[in-house]
Amino acid sequence: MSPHRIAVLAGDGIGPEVVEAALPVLEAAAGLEGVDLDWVHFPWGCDHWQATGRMMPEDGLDRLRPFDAIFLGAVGRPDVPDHVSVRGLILPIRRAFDQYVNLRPMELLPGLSPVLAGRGGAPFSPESFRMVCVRENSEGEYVGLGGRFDQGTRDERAEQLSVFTRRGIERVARYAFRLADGRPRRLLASATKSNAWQHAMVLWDEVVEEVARDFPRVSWRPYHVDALAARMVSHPDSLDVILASNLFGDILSDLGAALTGSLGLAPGANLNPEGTHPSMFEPIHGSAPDIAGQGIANPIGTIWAGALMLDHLGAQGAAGRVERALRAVVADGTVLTPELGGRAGTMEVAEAVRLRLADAGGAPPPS
Ligand code: GGG
Repeated sequence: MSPHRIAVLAGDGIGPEVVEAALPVLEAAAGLEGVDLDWVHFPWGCDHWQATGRMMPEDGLDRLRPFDAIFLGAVGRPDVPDHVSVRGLILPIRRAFDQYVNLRPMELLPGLSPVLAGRGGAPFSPESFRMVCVRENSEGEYVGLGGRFDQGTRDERAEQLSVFTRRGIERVARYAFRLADGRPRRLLASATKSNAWQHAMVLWDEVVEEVARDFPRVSWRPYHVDALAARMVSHPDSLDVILASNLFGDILSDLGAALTGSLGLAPGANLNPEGTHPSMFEPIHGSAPDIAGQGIANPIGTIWAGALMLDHLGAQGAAGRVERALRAVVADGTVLTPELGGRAGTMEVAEAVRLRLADAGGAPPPS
């Protein structure tokens, strides 16, 4: 079988560190299952921006197009404006390749002490904290329309427009309901703010309600996003699939990851569900300049993102091995990075996962 061709964008900060650690794990898992991966590295990011004024070359999207998937580390550097890095690389890729679903699992992995354990009686356990965020990833608050006016004057103002379309909401809602329908609890929460945002979020609510009619087995309800954030802390056991707009999903999934112990644990998949364009896989964390270069970044989110990629590429055996192996390492608790109370470095954690792969065969874990 011909190899899966994967474009690697390691990016900035801890991005190259976690990607360097993750690739041998994915390569080894694929090898155990007879799957060939062909990695092609692109040195795009803030260095490229400094040298050329662009985060990626003008023909960057055309160069990525033929790949089967894109594997991303992180982008951003303190001396480069934040909007340059995200708007110059991540958002154009999501948009050009119609990656309209951003899937972000939020699970408390067995072995970890949850951040809020024992406070307020919330049921924090791996059984009760098991959610997945389905974030709209192609429009909404991140369309980038607007401008700065009368800059530098007392009348200065900024306008940031959001655009929500019936088609955009419907397709991501349908994805989320289908996902919920296939999960044991068949629960879906839709994040809204229609009490304050009377145009976009009222359309959001209406379309979600229409889509819900096609999924009578899924029990669902809308929550105002602020109440939903509170519920993730106070009653995580009442939540399963969370459907959210681009901005709301970005925030809620960071909250979910933080509650499970570390942003470094959480994976993300930017999916073009129809498979007409490459999908992109990344940890949800950013470039973490405060710890970059120290070799202590947690590689688990990146390795897990790689498992999502293998699954998407049809290599379920390899994906299952990676996921089981990383769960085993976390459960064992002796090889963890410092933010989880451990003393291990990035490469040590990844190596511990790699060493578990051989014993991690079998059916893929339930999604
Ligand atoms: N892991 C990719 C990364 O650098 N993420 C940082 C970030 O701010 N992403 C914005 C987004 O996911 O919309």
